Amino acid sequence: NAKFDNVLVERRERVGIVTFNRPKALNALNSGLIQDICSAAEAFEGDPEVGAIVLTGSDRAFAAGADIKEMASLTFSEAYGENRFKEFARLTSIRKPIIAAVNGYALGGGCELAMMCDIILAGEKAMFGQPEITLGVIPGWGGTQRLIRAVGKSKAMEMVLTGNQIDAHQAEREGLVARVYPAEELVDQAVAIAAKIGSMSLPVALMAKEATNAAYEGTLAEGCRLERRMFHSCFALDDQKEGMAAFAEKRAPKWTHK
Ligand code: CO8
Repeated sequence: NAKFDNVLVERRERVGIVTFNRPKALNALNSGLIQDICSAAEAFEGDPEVGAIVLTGSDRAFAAGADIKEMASLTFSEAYGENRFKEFARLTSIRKPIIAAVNGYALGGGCELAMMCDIILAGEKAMFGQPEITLGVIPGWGGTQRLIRAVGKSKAMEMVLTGNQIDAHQAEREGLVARVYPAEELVDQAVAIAAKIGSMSLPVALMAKEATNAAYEGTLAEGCRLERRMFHSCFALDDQKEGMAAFAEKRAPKWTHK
């Protein structure tokens, strides 16, 4: 797509696919790439024909982290003052489900970017890590917060404090990754899962994501309350009437996404 310098975008039926395209730099996340990822995801967010989004990189790297060369000479006042990486707030406010399909390295900001997505799927050779400590910094895009929620304190601490990487199978065992596929099948499998999600009622999928994320972001009591209110509000949708009628009539539902 001519609109973006750093990503390729494609739509397959109800799935929007964003492929990071700085392969020579192992998709290191510089300002241009971050901007394009967020803008491409926002374009799919605004497209009523799209029900779910897949983010993916190259065979060698999902993303090898924030661009170290771009960051190396920052002063404290620039790093703090410019808030130059605030774009990712745009990605985390996307309401449609997002799948990260990770082949190769997901390191530092790359691992954090994968964890901003709703489901992480991995190719067999994927590697995950938070190596920031080896560069004299700590994770800055949510790594210390999201990793601990995914794998628990001890394993998260081990990764954050040593910078050691884990492979796809270990990441799956630890709950960071939902499923592992042969590398060459990964993107098609991710698109198939996204297509299944995209075949659901869109407003209901948005509510399911929002309610599930509440568990991640707040307390149990707040999350359950939000979930209950959203459950009640499903009954205002035509798709709820259709889904339950279809069940009773033993047929497939026909969603109108209303
Ligand atoms: N930034 C910039 N360039 C990179 C990066 C990176 N993160 N990773 C790789 N590259 C470049 C290399 O410099 C090299 O470029 P060139 O060909 O011009 O020398 C090219 O990509 C290929 O890399 P390698 O030759 O190193 O490939 P190898 O296969 O030998 O090694 C590795 C692959 C192991 C992935 C290695 O490249 C590596 O260790 N990369 C750095 C990984 C890393 O430390 N990532 C964490 C970065 S810090 C971070 O992400 C913080 C996020 C929070 C920011 C918050 C801001 C507010």
